[in-house]
Amino acid sequence: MLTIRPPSDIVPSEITPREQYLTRREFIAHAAMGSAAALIGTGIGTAQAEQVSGRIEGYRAAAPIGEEATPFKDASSYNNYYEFSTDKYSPAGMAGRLKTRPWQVQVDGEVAKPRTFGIEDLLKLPQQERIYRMRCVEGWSMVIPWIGFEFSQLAQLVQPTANAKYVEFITAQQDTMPGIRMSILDWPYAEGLRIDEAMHPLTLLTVGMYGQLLPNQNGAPVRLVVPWKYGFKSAKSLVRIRFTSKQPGTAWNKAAANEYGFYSNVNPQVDHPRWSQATERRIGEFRKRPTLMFNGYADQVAGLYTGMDLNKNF
Ligand SMILES: Nc1nc2c(c(=O)[nH]1)N[C@H]1C(S)=C(S)[C@@H](COP(=O)(O)O)O[C@H]1N2
Ligand SMILES: [Mo]
Repeated sequence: MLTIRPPSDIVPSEITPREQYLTRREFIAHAAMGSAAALIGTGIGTAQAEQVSGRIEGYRAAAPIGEEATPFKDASSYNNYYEFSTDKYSPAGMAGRLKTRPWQVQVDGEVAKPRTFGIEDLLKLPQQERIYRMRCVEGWSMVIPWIGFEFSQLAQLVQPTANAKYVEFITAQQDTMPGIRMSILDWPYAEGLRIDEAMHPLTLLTVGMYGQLLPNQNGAPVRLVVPWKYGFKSAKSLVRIRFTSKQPGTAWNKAAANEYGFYSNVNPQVDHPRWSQATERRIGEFRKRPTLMFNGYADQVAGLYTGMDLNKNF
């Protein structure tokens, strides 16, 4: 978001001959091993060894949505993860330094039963796959098959009180993240939702994608996914979830309040001050496509904003 670069340097996924005779799952496994092997050559192989990877078993598979999923290779190599780097190709190589085990998520604030969950507790919850569009505020998009559970399932376990009007989501800060030593954002990365947005059935906490545990660069071991909002609302690598009575501050809003509002719903009619939001480039496609109201989820979520001026509450 700081450096505005057209994503024209993205190569459409390469189809290797191997892909033709390996099953999709095997191909993904090979692709993952390939990148780990490549990194060992660059001298950061030991750090890469920290990536916890593997297939997720027993999740409920999603029904197709009529749109092609972005190749795993692209979704796991073109990332925004500013704790590591503002460059999109760097997090994939660096995020192996993120230590994801042991991992705890503190859930507290306006709840009757505050609780700290170990990542193994969250992995034990019934997991489902959801294929969602993801639209970055910068004007590019992907289609990602996530694996996770509805945020409301976690909320049920801690019992929000009547004072819980908002939810704050806070990302880890580890000293192996070079970005946090730079004043790009007011670290830790924090995001927020209104309670009804958080409890909406489309709002997920995800632990995987493409049938696998999340790669670190995509926000392992657990990250928020809110598909009708710009991608930056979907905070990665969460360590704390706080139910609050007041609207929490959010990292991008603090950095540039005139550019990134609290709501940040995908809206082709409300432009970013520095660029149009009417169209987007789907990674892997050549021509731009129109951006859809609420990223195509208007039927499900427009009711959350009845009577609100979406130009003011951008
Ligand atoms: N902690 C944290 N979460 C983050 C970001 C970040 O820099 N740090 N970038 C956001 C942005 S701008 C986008 S578009 C998505 C990108 O998710 P992906 O890399 O899994 O595609 O993550 C969001 N979550
Ligand atoms: Mo983004």
